[in-house]
Amino acid sequence: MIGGAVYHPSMRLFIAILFPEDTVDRIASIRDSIHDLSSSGSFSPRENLHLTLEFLGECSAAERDMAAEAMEASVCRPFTMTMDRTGSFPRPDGDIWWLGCREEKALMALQGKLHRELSQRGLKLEKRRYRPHVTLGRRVFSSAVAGGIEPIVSAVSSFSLILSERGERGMVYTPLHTVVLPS
Ligand code: 2AM
Repeated sequence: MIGGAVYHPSMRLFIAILFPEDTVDRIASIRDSIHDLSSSGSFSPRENLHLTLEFLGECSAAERDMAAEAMEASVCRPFTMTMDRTGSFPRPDGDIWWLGCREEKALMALQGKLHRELSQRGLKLEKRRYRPHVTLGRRVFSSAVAGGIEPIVSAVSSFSLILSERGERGMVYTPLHTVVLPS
C-alpha cells in the first residue's frame, strides 16, 4: 500500500472468436501472399489470428469476472461465418491489412448481445460501429492489391476472453475464459 491507496493490478482484455486449424491455415496463406509482396511489415503470427468481438482494454479483476458473466449470458447456437475479402487502411508508417468478414446475422447478433450484456454491467466499450475483421499485418509496405477472395466459411463453436500481453517477441494472447456454444 502506498499513501493509503490499494494496488489493483490491471490487465488488457478483449473478447474474440478463435478459429479451427483449417480456417487458420487458409487465413495464414492469405497473410503469406500479402507478406510475399511486401517490403516490410509486422504480420500477425499464426497463433494470434482472431476475430475481435469486443475490445475491453485495461480491466480490473472484478471487470474481468463481469466480462465472463456477460459472455455466459450471450450464449447462442453454433453458427458459421464467412471471410470474403482483403482490405488495407493507409497509414504513414505503413498500412494495416485485414481480412473482412461478412456482416452475417448470427455473427452480428452475438456481437450485439455481448455488447449489451457488457455495457449493462458497466464495462466501457468502443462506441464505433462494429466492423468484423481479422488483422493480418501492421506497418505494411506492399504492392499487394486488396479485393475479393475465395470465401472462407468457418464454424463458430466458442468465443473467448483473451489476455493481451507484450512479450519479448510481440504480443502474447492467452485465453482466460471460453464459452462453448451448445449445439
Ligand atoms: P485490430 O486488430 O483492428 O487493431 C487486440 O488488440 C484486439 O483488439 C485486436 O483485434 C484489435 O483490433 C482489437 N481492438 C479494438 N479496439 C482496440 C483498441 N482501441 N486498441 C487495441 N486493440 C483494439
